[in-house]
Amino acid sequence: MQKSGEDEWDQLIAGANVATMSLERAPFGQVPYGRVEDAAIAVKGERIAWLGTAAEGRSRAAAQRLTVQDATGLWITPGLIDCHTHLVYGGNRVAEFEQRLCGASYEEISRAGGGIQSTVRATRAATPAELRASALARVRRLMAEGVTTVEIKSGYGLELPTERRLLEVARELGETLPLSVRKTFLGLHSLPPEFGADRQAYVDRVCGPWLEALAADGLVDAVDAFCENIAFTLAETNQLLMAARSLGLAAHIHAGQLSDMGAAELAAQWGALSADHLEYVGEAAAAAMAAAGTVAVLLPAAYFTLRQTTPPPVAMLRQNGVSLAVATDCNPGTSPCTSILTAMNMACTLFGLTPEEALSGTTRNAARALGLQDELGTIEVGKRADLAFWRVERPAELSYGLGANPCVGVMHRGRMREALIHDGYPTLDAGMLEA
Ligand code: DI6
Ligand code: FE
Repeated sequence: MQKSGEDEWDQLIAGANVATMSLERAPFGQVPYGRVEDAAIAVKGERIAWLGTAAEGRSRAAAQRLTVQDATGLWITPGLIDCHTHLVYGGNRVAEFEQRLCGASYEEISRAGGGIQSTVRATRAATPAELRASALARVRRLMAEGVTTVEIKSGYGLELPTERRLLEVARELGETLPLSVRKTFLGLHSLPPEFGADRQAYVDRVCGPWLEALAADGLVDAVDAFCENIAFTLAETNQLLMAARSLGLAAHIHAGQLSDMGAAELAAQWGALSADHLEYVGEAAAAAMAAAGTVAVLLPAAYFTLRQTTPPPVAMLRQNGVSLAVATDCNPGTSPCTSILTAMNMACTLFGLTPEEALSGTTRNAARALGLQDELGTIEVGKRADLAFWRVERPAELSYGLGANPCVGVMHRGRMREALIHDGYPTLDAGMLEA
């Protein structure tokens, strides 16, 4: 091995078409998907060291006596980012799924003590091992579809020890799997029954000692609140955002899922990373979000599951220059979805995103929604080598299939998670998370 020099690489992947998703202008102007055909990507350590044509890459690799990994016939995208999930929880809500199909509404079930509260009961009763095992099964399905970064919210404990346990399981997934995890404290998800008589006492605990304790333990990258008439008010959400600011924590807000409470404006006001759902959002809020750089995270699998009929005003959001991300919202109640590709498909078919917008929604804009845009989300020199390899003819195919998984390989931090398989499905190593 030669000493480190500008041109020394650890790996070169050549021959694939690359959807960089970068907004950088190519010499001939911006191209769809930031695509580079018959390309090569060089990796050094955990970063992208070089990007160019396959021919030039191969000749530079030969000069370094580096074996080239041939990816001819594949497309490479940035590793996908699921920027909104609640995937650590106990039990499931299949009974409510059935009730809803027999006529009950989500709100009715929620007010009758079902909904989030039923998952809270199951989550409090679950052992850490149970929580870990069920979350692992879900996260593996996301990973099999090219996901290299996932955001995981707490919010099914609603008491300090259980909220801590959820965030610890989330952290552990990131430490033991080839996956990056961002942890969000969603203490204001639902009012727990023991505080039924005194909401303010609950909000004060979440925004005060609980948040401080969890943050001190390194378990909180950001906070979140479900700002909705069946959950928390604008004033309560504001209290949380103020507390987050004083601790230097980022914020997301569940905004405008069932009604417009003004939460998207509030998100923009506080410079939140994202406002999520946004079926109900007005133009002033959209303009404020664009100005603040607050990303709109669209969650079409929740919209689909709740059989909602008013989609987010995508054209208006676009016109106002709001960045659009797409995520699964994986949760037991409103989005039992562990498929980021299905969420992308639904973002197109139900919300009218273009396939390119759906892909930027799970790459470049999802990275922004997590504040990770300097590290992740596009294939550019200096960014982390998180890549997904696909057997597709063109990138739009990622949003096109329903139930297909064309992912044939994943690189996380410069390391191939699966062998580059040219035919057949990748198999995740069964022993990947033996705790
Ligand atoms: N919005 C949602 O869609 C989920 N949480 C939230 O704030 C629903 C969570 C659940 O029903 O368990
Ligand atoms: Fe959610």
